[in-house]
Order: sequence, then structure tokens, then C-alpha cells
Amino acid sequence: MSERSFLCFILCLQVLSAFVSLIWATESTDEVKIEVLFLPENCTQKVRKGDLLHAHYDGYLAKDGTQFYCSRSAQAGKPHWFVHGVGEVIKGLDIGLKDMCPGEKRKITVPPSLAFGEKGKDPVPPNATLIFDVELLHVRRGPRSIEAFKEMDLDNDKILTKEEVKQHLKMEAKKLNVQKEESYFNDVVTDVFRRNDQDADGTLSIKEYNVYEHDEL
Ligand SMILES: [Ca+2]
Ligand SMILES: [Ca+2]
Repeated sequence: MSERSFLCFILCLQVLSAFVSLIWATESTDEVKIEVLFLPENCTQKVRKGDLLHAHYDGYLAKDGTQFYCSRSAQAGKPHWFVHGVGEVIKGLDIGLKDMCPGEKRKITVPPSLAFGEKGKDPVPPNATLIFDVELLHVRRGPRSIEAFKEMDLDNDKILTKEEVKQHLKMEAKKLNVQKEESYFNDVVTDVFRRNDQDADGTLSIKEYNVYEHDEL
């Protein structure tokens, strides 16, 4: 190897390593940071995709600590119910809640790309890194788990009719003490079937219903 090509070789290596560290730096700013603040001794059920979660969370702007959301003061202080891993909450929270146990508390730092991005969303400004204090209260399998399907399938024929889905929704509403009109349940059922009844036969098979079986997170 001539001196010149050797120098070129070294230079190439340096450029390459600078490039790699640049990519690394870019990637690492896009990661969700999870700090476990409290972990209960017994973890009864770790969060997995499609689970129904019941949680309190407070949201802060990382740059100055401004609180932009507090579930303890919003909606009469009631914790949120939401489905994990399907985009009901921002992507960064879905990632940050993974494998969490009921009773666990986490501080989750979410980069803007996994929160509200370049545009922001009032009251979150553009390009904001967010910090969430999350307390997970309950974890329930479903609503898209096989357990939930079986619970809904009242006559055990491995097929869900609109009536079975409606009965289930009514039962859930009752459990949560939520009052809804009959038309509300009809609308939700219509929506569920529009999204899931792929062969349009008016019933849902296990395959049609259980769309969350693959863990993509
Ligand atoms: Ca059935
Ligand atoms: Ca069908």
C-alpha cells in the first residue's frame, strides 16, 4: 500500500466513523427513554399489545417543565382507559408503556418524532420533547385478545354476531358506569363491523376480529 493510498484509507475510516456516530446520535435522539420510578413486588400481568389499560398520566414539556396535561385534574380526575399499541395514544407512549405492570410508575421521555412532531399540537409547541409521569392502575386483556373474543361469543359458536358485540359493549359501559343511548351502541357496532367484517357476511370470525395478534412494537 502506497503512503497516499494508506492516508486515504485512514481518512476514509475517519469519515466512516464520523458518519456512523452521526447516525447513532440521530437515532438515539429518536428513542423513548424509560425510567421506572416504582415497581410493585408482584407483577400480575405485563402490558402487551391490544391490552386495555387504565392509567393516570401527567404530561410535561422537557425544555421548561411546563405541565400541559394532567389526568388527575382533567375529566373529573378519572384515569384514562385506552388500548395499548394501536395508536390511541402517541407512538412514544405506546412504546414507553410496553411490559409495564399494574401499579408500576414510570417516567417516559418522548422525542418530538414520536410525539407531536415538527408541527406540535396545541398546547404542545413544535418540536417538543415530552415527559410523561405514568401510573398504571389496571391491565385487562383485550378488547382484541382471544380472551375477549370468547367472552363476547355468548353462544360459543366461534362467530360474533352484531347482537353479541352490542351486548358486550353494554356490559362494558355498565362496568365503567357510563350511560349511553341505544343509538350509540348501534353506531359503535356498525363501525366495528365496517372495519373488521372483511367478507361482509354480517358476522366476525376469530380471524377477522383478532387483528392485534402480532406485536409490532
Ligand atoms: Ca357467537
Ligand atoms: Ca365476516
